[in-house]
Amino acid sequence: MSKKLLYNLLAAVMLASLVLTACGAPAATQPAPAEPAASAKKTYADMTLCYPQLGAESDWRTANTASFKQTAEELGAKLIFSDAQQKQENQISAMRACIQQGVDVIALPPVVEDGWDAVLTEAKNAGIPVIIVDRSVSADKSLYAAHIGSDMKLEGERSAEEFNKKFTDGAKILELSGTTGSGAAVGRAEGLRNKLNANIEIIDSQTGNFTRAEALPVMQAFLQKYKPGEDFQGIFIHNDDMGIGAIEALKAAGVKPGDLFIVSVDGTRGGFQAMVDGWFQADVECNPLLGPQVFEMALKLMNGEPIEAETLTNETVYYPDKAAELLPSRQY
Ligand code: GYE
Repeated sequence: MSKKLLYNLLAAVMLASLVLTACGAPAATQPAPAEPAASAKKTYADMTLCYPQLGAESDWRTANTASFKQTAEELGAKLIFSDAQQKQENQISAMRACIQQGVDVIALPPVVEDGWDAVLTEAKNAGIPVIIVDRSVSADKSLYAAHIGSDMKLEGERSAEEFNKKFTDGAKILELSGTTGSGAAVGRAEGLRNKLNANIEIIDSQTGNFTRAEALPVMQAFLQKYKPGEDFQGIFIHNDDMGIGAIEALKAAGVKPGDLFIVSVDGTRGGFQAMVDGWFQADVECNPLLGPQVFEMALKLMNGEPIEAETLTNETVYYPDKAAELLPSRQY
């Protein structure tokens, strides 16, 4: 054997042993695999999701609650549900109870935007990811995992476009707004003002807290102050339930469907009925059926998989011409 051949042989043996070491059984010093083994992956059966619902103020909310309960049942996940009756302090204590219990994920539909920093920090320190659902929070993005919900500002802008199309020569309108300080009311009010033509004036804006019961006296008070048709020609209403409360007041005051140009938000069956009856001239969709998306994201979070920080719901605007046809197939 020549010297050269011997060297080549030796080199080949060394290389082979190196390769074998690299591919062989994991040495004690080798890092653990980054991905959990397929069998270690969490499933819905392992999940406890906490949903401190903000209230039961509207048909939108009822549909949203049903969506979470139904999704949990279908997937076989455990849901810890509570109803805060539109009170932030109730939502905070429900969250604290969930943190104490060590739930896997918290999905929070915040009644208002501000005041979440402390409890979000507590969840973060406990290692429980929070998905903000529906309305937004003003807290720093580092305090929660993601937001899934509607683009409330876009809903306000779409509403403004309806008034712009109708009142090309200008008009005066009233605004019946949602819960003060809520992401839904703040976004819709801002969107309206962003896009409303300069010749359309918002002469007054009052909150009806997203409920029929509270909208009724607000509309009555408006009617004491302003004469329909003369002092104002339209109303922007932040949700269908308040619209239905307002219609009661309008009817009692002798206003007829179509006398005023009314734009509402949500697209509930009640809103569709109000379009069929001629009261609403447009209903800007806001979709409450968020359960499936939220549970899917929660599972990803439990498995350390990547998620989208912001998911906005795809929505449209409905008009009276299709209302009767679509009403029977509405899910909420
Ligand atoms: O429009 C209203 C409900 O936050 C998008 O809350 C939600 C709003 C919805 O009470 O009906």
